[in-house]
Amino acid sequence: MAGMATTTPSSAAADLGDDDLHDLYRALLLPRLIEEKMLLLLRQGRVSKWFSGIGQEAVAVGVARALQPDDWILPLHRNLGVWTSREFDLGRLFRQLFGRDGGYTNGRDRSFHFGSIEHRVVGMISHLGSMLPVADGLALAGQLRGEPRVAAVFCGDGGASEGDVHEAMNLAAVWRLPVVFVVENNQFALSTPSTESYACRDLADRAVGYGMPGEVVDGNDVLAVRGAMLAAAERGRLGGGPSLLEFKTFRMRGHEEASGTDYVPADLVDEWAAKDPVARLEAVLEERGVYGPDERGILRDELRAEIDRLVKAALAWPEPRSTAEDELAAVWSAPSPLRRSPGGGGGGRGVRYIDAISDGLRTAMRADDRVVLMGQDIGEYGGVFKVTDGFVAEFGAARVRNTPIMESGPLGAALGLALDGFRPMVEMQFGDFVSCGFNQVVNNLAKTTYRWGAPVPVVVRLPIGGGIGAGPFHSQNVEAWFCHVAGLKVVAPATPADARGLLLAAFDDGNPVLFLEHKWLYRNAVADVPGGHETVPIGSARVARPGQDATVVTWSVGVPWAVAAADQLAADTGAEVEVVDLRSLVPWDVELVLDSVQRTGRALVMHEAPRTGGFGGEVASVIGEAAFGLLDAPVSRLGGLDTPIPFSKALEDVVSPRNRVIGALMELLAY
Ligand SMILES: Cc1ncc(C[n+]2csc(CCOP(=O)(O)OP(=O)(O)O)c2C)c(N)n1
Repeated sequence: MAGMATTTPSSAAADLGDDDLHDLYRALLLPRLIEEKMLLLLRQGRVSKWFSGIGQEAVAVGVARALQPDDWILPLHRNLGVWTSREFDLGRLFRQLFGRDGGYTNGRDRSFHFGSIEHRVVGMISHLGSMLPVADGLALAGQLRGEPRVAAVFCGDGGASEGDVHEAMNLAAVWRLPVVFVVENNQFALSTPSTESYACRDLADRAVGYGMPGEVVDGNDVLAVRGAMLAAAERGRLGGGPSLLEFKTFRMRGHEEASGTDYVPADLVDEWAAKDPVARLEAVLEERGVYGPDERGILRDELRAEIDRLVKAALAWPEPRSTAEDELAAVWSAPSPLRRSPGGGGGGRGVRYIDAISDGLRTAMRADDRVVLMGQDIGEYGGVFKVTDGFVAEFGAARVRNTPIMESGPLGAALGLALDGFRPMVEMQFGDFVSCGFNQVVNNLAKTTYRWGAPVPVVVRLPIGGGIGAGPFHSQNVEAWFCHVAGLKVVAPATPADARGLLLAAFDDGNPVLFLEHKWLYRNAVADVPGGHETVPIGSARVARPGQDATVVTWSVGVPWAVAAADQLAADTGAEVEVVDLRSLVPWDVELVLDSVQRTGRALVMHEAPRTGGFGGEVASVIGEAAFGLLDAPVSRLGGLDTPIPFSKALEDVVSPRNRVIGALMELLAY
């Protein structure tokens, strides 16, 4: 094969004693025998789905065996050999694979979709490519602590086309992270041959474009895999940055067992059957004159008996049982407050909203060195809004990290950092650009805790909203994209004090928190701000203006709009409208809202985002359900028109609900 490393089995085995070789053989054989059992169970209808790695075991086993126990591994769906090599409890692993209680996810996710911090393994989510940025974060954690630790992350020839793969490789190269990108090229992605997946000769050729070494390796030779991996890991440990290893192998069975292999040329299967990795290692054993057929036969029998015993026991385990309360509780991790510095500093009189955010961030950074910031231009430049101005001078470039222009990369890296004990914050340059990192937020950050219990203390700051003449791609309110996703907390402060207090609360929360900071408020909201570690509890609303004739429920920039409208109305008509500032959208303060509505009997829910599908619909619906009998008028809603935000301020005035609040309130009061 072109460019393939030329290591022969015997020379690659030179550093291994007879016992090491025997261990390696056992490690290679175990996943093969487990898979043979799985295929049997599949035929018996006792397993619903199986992605076979038969014939590819040398990649998973060779990679895992070359690494140190505290190196991270992020395997894929065919990499059973990683789990067996890291010595997961096989009984529990089978319970996981059979979807039983007592597995690693207790039925909350399937197959290898889980991780174990203890084993230094972070399993996949279904979305291919998504774990590569996570590996960057795990590698960065070691780098920040000065520990020589590597992260090895798997990717297929098909998945290698995903955008996350590019972002992760580029980020790792720019930051010289000790990541080994393991491309397991089995030549098919479902039915798509690799010739239709990429146009370069070898995927390893891409490495040069990222500025990292790349190598093509015989993926059916476990000794060659191990040798290449040892070298790449050593390079990473010594500060040489990432590597891309492309292991050429072949998928001997269907994509998954139900889908067949009609599209795979038979001669290719025969060609690769002759290169079977288990048989090849047996040839090396023969060459050495150790562990002959009889001993190998005994080993096989022993392993098969153990597998049969554990499978039988796992199948006898019950299905998972739970309650609504337990499932809801499993979505969230316990609070995990940052360390406190004495006094905490900060606060002041007449503070701008934007400075309050800076102040909160600085307080968190000073108190706890696990807080690490990532974002575009946030370093020396201080961020486009200057929130991190002066931070590099105080905290250093390692903790205030400029990223290349990417969103998914640092959002995924934040998950990796969080899994390894850091408290990352990612700044979106504009909230709108989170669309380029959507998958990392809604699938990786949001679902990890529920799936396998790991806490994900990540804060994402998103400058949102209009009113600054910034047009369709720099003005959006993105809350509705995320409030629908279980596992994300969403806050949207309206005042400087709440901005600082909610930001500190977000860091303490121990869960992913999206912090929506409004750009119009940055320099227009000015007020006194408490200092120290004063937090505003996530999930608590406040009455921004008291009144008894109607309630406006709103948040963010809607609060000053509603207060101004209420003041005007009071002056014009004498009606007193109460303004409730939600502050937090997930979770939101149903109790305070209902208390207000029960007193006033009328409710208007208002937000800057377009009305259709807006979060106001949720709030209005809950009010309607809970307080119908107490209302003097139907709950009404006011939002932006269902258009993108236009560039022209004159047009934005047409679209924005800002100038329609008084009219909506008068209608509500007149009902
Ligand atoms: C983002 C995304 N798109 C599509 C899929 C559906 N899918 C699952 S596996 C697969 C083929 C993957 O091929 P490859 O990356 O080469 O790995 P292999 O299955 O061959 O080991 C596809 C298309 C997915 N899981 N994720």
